[in-house]
Amino acid sequence: MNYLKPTTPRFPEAALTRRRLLGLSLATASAALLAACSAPSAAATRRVLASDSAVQALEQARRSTGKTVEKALTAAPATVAIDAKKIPTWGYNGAINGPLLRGSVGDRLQVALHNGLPEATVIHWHGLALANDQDGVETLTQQPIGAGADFTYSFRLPHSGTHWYHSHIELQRERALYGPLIVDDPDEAKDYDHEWIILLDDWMDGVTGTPNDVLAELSKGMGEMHSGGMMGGKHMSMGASSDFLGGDAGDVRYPLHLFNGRTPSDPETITAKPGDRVRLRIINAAGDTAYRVGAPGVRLTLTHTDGYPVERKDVDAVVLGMGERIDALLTVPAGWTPLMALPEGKTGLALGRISTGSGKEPIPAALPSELGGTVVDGGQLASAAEVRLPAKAPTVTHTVRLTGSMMAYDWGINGRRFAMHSPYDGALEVREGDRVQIDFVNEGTMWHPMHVHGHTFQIGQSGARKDTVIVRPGATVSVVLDADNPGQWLYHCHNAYHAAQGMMGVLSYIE
Ligand SMILES: [Cu+2]
Repeated sequence: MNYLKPTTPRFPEAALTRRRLLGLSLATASAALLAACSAPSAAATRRVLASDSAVQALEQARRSTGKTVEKALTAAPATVAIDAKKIPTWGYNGAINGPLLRGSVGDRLQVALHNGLPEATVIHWHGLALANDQDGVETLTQQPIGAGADFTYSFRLPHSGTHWYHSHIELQRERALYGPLIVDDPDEAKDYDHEWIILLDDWMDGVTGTPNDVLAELSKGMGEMHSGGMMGGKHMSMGASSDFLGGDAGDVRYPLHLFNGRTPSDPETITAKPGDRVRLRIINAAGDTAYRVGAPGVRLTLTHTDGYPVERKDVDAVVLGMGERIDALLTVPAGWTPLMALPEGKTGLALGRISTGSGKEPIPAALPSELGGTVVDGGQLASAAEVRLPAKAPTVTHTVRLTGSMMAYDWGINGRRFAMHSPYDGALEVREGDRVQIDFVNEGTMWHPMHVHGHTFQIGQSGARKDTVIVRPGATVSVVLDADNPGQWLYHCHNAYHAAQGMMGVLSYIE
């Protein structure tokens, strides 16, 4: 089942418009949806749907400032400039990075989206524990927005942090359909002089092909490549390896690595005074690349991951898997400071610079090829006391085995490849009020950045609060969350191609 092309509604539930769904009685609406579900046990299970009154009731109870932040977005084919070269892609408002969306906790974010793409789209607000019907997962939480159609997202910003938004049609995200989403906490003490929002991305669209070309090649699997006597095709990355990630680092070869849409030959530069403190808000928007970020000789103080504060830690570099965010403080030395993002286990560089207006401008070729010393990822940090979940025994535990291989390119969960026409097959069922433990067990030879929608879990007893966590080969990462946001929530690997192949499932609230 190809989940990537929901252009035409093929399923009974997709034929219901959202208005009709909302207009139906709850029993009728859920019966209609359940009738479309092939799982035999589903008929006996009452699922809390995005259209349920419980979802609306919770939204009404969320903090409100009464203020609305409005933005119009058009998703459409666009020609963007990278290194002065014109690159055909799909973007928001014609740009390689979508516009910054920013508000405070309790503000309403209202985004009027026009779909100028030749196929359906949706927007997911990555990191937010928002109302389920605004989560932007096609079919599961809303109708896909057809080509030429309009849809307005409207929801309260539930908590602060560095987040982002992107199309949830996975390969659309691999074009330019993403942007930064920052939620400010008005009560937060501001201990920095500058802020730098940084989007990192691995880029090939319009340069060496399209993301669909990549998927077509990868889908054949490595077995076929070998039997045909080939050692990887045009797009497949062979031998990408990282000790930090526990082995195989990625599947895809990229011609470009972008730092706010720019390459090292035309890097973004911010200016500051020596001794100034810069708050970095780093977002890994890549499809298949973890980035190791650091400034040679300058320590970073990590303050947040995935929008939530951590016990502060000084490091030489930090690694972000796809979908993860890191906030860090950097004290600016005199001269030029290169902020490097090295694609983990791959070759290449994404680069930005800080200048104090003195010294000699560094050339990218003279930069070190490695960032060593103390290096961690967000999943290795401890949560700050104020956001740590109170100790409580789990009321339900689910095991999520990450299955599949590069050889067959058959990524899945518990041996099952997700299909949107039967989303509840193998769903992780929870009830509101549960303390849920999820054990991510990686049985393969490749790492996976696992993302849960609508919740910020905690790693173990006192680890970081996160929504996306690196799970290394052979490792088990246990996370806990409080089931306090009813609805149907996708969870999945944030490797775009793994997700496209079916490494997804549903965290399903039932009654
Ligand atoms: Cu994966």
